Amino acid sequence: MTKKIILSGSTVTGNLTLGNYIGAINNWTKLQEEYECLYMVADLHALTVRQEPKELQARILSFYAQYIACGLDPKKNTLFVQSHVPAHAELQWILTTLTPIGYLNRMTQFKEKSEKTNEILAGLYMYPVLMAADILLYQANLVPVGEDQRQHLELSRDIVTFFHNRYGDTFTMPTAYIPKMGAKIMSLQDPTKKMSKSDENDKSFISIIDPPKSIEKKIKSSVTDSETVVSYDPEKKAGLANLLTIYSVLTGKNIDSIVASYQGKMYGHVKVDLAEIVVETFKPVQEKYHDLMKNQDHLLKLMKEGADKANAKANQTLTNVYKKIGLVNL
Ligand code: ATP
Ligand code: LTN
Repeated sequence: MTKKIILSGSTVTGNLTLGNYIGAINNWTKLQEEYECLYMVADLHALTVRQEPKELQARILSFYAQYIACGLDPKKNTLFVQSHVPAHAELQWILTTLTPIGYLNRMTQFKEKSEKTNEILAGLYMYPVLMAADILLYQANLVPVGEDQRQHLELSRDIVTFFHNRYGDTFTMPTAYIPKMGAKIMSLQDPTKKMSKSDENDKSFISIIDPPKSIEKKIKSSVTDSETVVSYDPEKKAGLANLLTIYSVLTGKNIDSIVASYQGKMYGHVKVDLAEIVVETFKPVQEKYHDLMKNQDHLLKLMKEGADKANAKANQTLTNVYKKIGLVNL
């Protein structure tokens, strides 16, 4: 039986966070045995906000190493960088000609991000269409993402329908694959907002390559309410609930048993233990990351192999799309 196809990616901004790890990468590593997986470093998406060219270049390499350090095996998966596959930008253009702007106007992530800046770029607006191209090029069945991406996935599905209505069946209809627990890890400084790697307050997120001391500091200074009894109440005690969720996902223990083990203790005890759990989780990841970063030629070689595999697949779809819409393939 042919394996189902999985595609996902993360935008190259900042460094991967604990939120990305729990909501995305950690799940990706579990899927690599069962499915045909393609994981992408989304560098073209990063251009939707202003980037310093030298920093962006260094970050693309670092992200690629972070993927492998988190357990994604370049032999089992196709690990590639988005800009190494020109078909992404090419298919995106075709798809923009089928996407009503009313659909883009509804995207909540665009609204949120554009409220924070007075330079609203067309690329940020088109971002979900590029994401649809990423997915459709590989005929992906499943797209593992965090809750924040659900709406973008719905748009990809709408775009498939628009295309099929006009030109006939061409793409696989993708489905979002969203983990039940930990689909949304919240900011350590404002538990009403999701943890985001591009947050300007670096105390609000833990990056997977943060030194242990910094991880401890960030968790200890995370914002919680002024009560003391440890209980799980996402509405009234959002900060603590977020810490308990992280605790539960990283240890595999259920939240009730964690809460029970802290009866008679204070929030501070939860924080100290959680800091140790996070540090231990990232210890092997950090060791592997620093090793990989020592040999950049090797990383570039892996990137090239990933790009070759991805290009072969993507070009097949693009050629078919060109034929379907009436362009001339040479
Ligand atoms: P940015 O701050 O640049 O928007 P981000 O931290 O939101 O970045 P993305 O690159 O947008 O991260 O997302 C990569 C993957 O991680 C996506 O699947 C996304 O759903 C998931 N993800 C991002 N933030 C969280 C979070 N706080 N909790 C759970 N999953 C998350
Ligand atoms: N927009 C996504 C990153 C991303 C992605 C994709 C995820 C870009 N292309 C394709 C899944 C499939 C985000 O998480 N911000």
